This record gives sequence, structure tokens and C-alpha cells, in this order.
Amino acid sequence: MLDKLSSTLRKVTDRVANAVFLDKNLVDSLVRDLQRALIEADVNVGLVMEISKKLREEAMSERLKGVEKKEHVIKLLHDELIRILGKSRELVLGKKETWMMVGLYGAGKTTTIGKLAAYYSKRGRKVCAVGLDVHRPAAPEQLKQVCKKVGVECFISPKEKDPLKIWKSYEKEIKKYNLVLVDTAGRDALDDELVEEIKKISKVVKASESFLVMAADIGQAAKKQAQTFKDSANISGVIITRMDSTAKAGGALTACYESDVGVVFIGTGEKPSDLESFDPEAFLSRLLGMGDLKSLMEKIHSVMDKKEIERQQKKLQEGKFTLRDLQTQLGSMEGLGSMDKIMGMIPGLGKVKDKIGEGKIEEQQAKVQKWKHAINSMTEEEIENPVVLEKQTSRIQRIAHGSGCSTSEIRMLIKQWKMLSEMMKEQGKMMEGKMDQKTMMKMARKFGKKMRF
Ligand SMILES: Nc1nc2c(ncn2[C@@H]2O[C@H](COP(=O)(O)OP(=O)(O)O)[C@@H](O)[C@H]2O)c(=O)[nH]1
Ligand SMILES: [Mg+2]
Repeated sequence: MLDKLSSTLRKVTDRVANAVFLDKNLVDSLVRDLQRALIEADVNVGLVMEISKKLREEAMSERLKGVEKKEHVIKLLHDELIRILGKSRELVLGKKETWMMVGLYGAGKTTTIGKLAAYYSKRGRKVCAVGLDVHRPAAPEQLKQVCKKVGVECFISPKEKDPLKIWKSYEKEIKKYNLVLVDTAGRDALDDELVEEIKKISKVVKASESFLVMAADIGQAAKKQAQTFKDSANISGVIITRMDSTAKAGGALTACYESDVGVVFIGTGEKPSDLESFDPEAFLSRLLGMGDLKSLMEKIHSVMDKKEIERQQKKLQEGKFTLRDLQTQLGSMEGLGSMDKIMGMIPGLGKVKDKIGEGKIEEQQAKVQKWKHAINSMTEEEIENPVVLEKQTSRIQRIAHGSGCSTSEIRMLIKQWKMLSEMMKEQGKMMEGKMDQKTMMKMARKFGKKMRF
């Protein structure tokens, strides 16, 4: 069910959570991915653009920074998606309920009656179904089979062509049930005849709910359908079926938000148990593959621990950056996997990354492994104050020997450290004067260009 949208949403939230800076390139690419996935799920382009605009503005605003900003962007995305999924409508069942299924041919009305019957019998309701589809000759028999499967009483009159007469003939027996599900006839389109029929039946059966049943695969056409049925047949909610058989279910769901009718159930398969009450919050959680918004927020924090950020910022302000720090960075990043990520985390390298090819990244990854070995072969003094290495070539030879690197590789490591340390110092200076993100990015770019690959 909406697998593609689901995987994109997961990817987008992951990328926001993992990003150190939400820079323009990243935001642009995230918004592009999101747009593509939403449009593929058949969400109205207008809605997609609306969400994109809000996200972009929030992500690029200078008002919030760091973790706070990431939280804000994720929350905004979450809230916007909830918004377009519509309001949830909890059904509170009274002592006696009569629910009518209305909709076009093949929408899933009869199948849904079986599902609802199973759903509410299990929850202690005394359920029966009444077949008032007098248009399709096979309809009464189909309803009978559906009801038999779930062990629910079914009232049909296959020869009678007047739905009201059928109802009247069973009226007394129906009184014994406290949830009566009424199956009605469809048409190819909503015409005057169907409207008349729905209105008449609704009045006679005293329907407490009239649910419009629509198949998810009609996509955005659901908007017009929901609107027309709402205006002419006074529907009280929508049931969307065949959620399992289309990638375009986003269209039908958001269409209901646009025409302001709540989705009460979704059908997710052909079996009687394939019915779920619809709750936008729970539905989105499942798409995102998370428990709820809170766990999403925790994810952001787990990637970048607040204390660690503060510790690093303090170090920057002091203008200290030793080989130990470089090692810690490299080490802690190892858990996250690829060099790709490491480069994204070290300011400036993220930019360079785009300009170099895949093979190069692997090459660089191997180099980083060597650096780590090299740092392990150094003395405490050398790690804390790498300048001594530049002065004494014998030290470099010793380290090269101990770590299986060449002396030029060790020299390269020192050069890279120097570059990073200079950059950190400069950043540190600027941070005292509360450097904003833009300046930080400018700095990163400047140094990024200087990095050698
Ligand atoms: N995959 C899938 N098929 C469904 C679902 N609901 C209904 N169907 C199928 O849709 C077709 C039409 O359903 P039916 O109940 O006869 O529609 P009606 O004309 O509105 O009464 C049948 O083949 C059902 O098996 C669903 O949630 N998932
Ligand atoms: Mg039917």
C-alpha cells in the first residue's frame, strides 16, 4: 500500500535527520524527491506545491538552527501530510444503526458490507445485511455469499425490483438487529436516477450513516465523485477500497480532504478481514515506518547528540583541533558507514563530494583507514600537537613503518589535519561573534575548494 511513497518519505526524513546543515542543495533535492513521490501517488499538484513551498521556506529560514531546525522541518512535513490526509472521524455507534453503502458499479460496496459485518460482529454487534441492489441480477446472490462467509444474516428478494418493497417486507425482522448494513445499486455514473433512488432509500430505511464507497484506483477523480455525492446524496463519510491494488491511493485520500468528507474505513484486500478504520495519524506513522512523531524526533537526536554538539562547539571556540579529534570524528563516523557520510559531516567536504566520482570516494575511504592506522602509531604528544611531526622527519618515518603507510601518506594526513585545524580555528573565531549558517557555508565552501582529492 503506497510502498513507493512510503520508502521516499522514510528516505527524506532520514536525510533530514542525518544532515548536519540543511543547505540549499540538500533542501532542493529533498523537496524534489518528495514532489516526485507525492505526484506518483497521485496527490494533486497544487497540494504538492503548497507543501513544497512551506518546507522550503522553513528549511531555509534563519530563524532556527541545527537540531531545532531539523525537528521543525520534520514536524512541518508530518503535519502537512496529516493535514492532506484529512480529519479522522470516529464512529460512535448508537443502540440502533442503519448504514447505507452507496457508490458506482464495482466500487466495492457489497464486499465492504461483508467486511463491516465481520468487523462489528467481532465487536459484539448484532449485524444483518439487506440487499437493495435491484439492478444487477447477480447482486442478491453475491451479498448472500458474502454474508454466509462471515456468518451474518442476510435479507434479499431476488425477484423484487422495487428496493422499498424489499425493505418493507423485512422491516419487522430487521428490528432485531442493532447494526443494519444496506447494500444499494450502483450506476456507471452518478445520474439523477441514482440520486433519486439513494434519497428515497435513505429516507425509508432511516439511514444513520450513508457511506460513499470508492475504489482507490480512481485517483484524483475521487474529488469530483465525493463532492457530487456529498452535494446530492448527503453522504456522511467515505470508504476507500482497493488500497492494496494501486500506487495512486494518495489521490483518493487527499481528494476526500479537498472535498471535506472524512474517510472512515479503508479496504486493503479482498478478504473479509481486510478492513481498517482510517486514522490519518496512524496511517502516516505506518507510511513513515515509525511509531509516531516522537520517535521520529528521537531519531534526529540520536544522530546528533546535543551534548556532543556543544562539546564540539566549545572546542571550536577555543580553536583547538588535534589529530585526536580527527580520529574521533573518523571513528564515530565509522558506525554510520560510508565515507560519503563522513564527508557530509565534516564541513566543506560535503560540497566536494558532489564533484568527485564514486570510485574516488572508495579510494578516499581506503585512505581514511590508513590515516586511522597512522594515528594509532603516534605518541600522545604527536597526536595533541602534530606540528612536531613537521619538524622531525624521523618521526614520520617511524609512524609510516609502524602503520604500513608510506611517508608521503603520513605527510598528506598532516596536511589535511592542518587544513581542517585552520578551518576550525577560523570558524571558532567567527562563532564567538555568533556566526550564522550562511557564513558557515561560505567558509565551508572556501575550504572545501582547498581540500585535495
Ligand atoms: N484488492 C481488493 N479488491 C477489492 C477490495 N474491495 C473490493 N474489491 C473487489 O472489487 C470488486 C468489486 O466489488 P463489489 O463489492 O462487487 O463492488 P460493488 O459493485 O460496489 O458492490 C470485487 O472483485 C471485489 O473482490 C479491496 O479492498 N481490495
Ligand atoms: Mg454490489
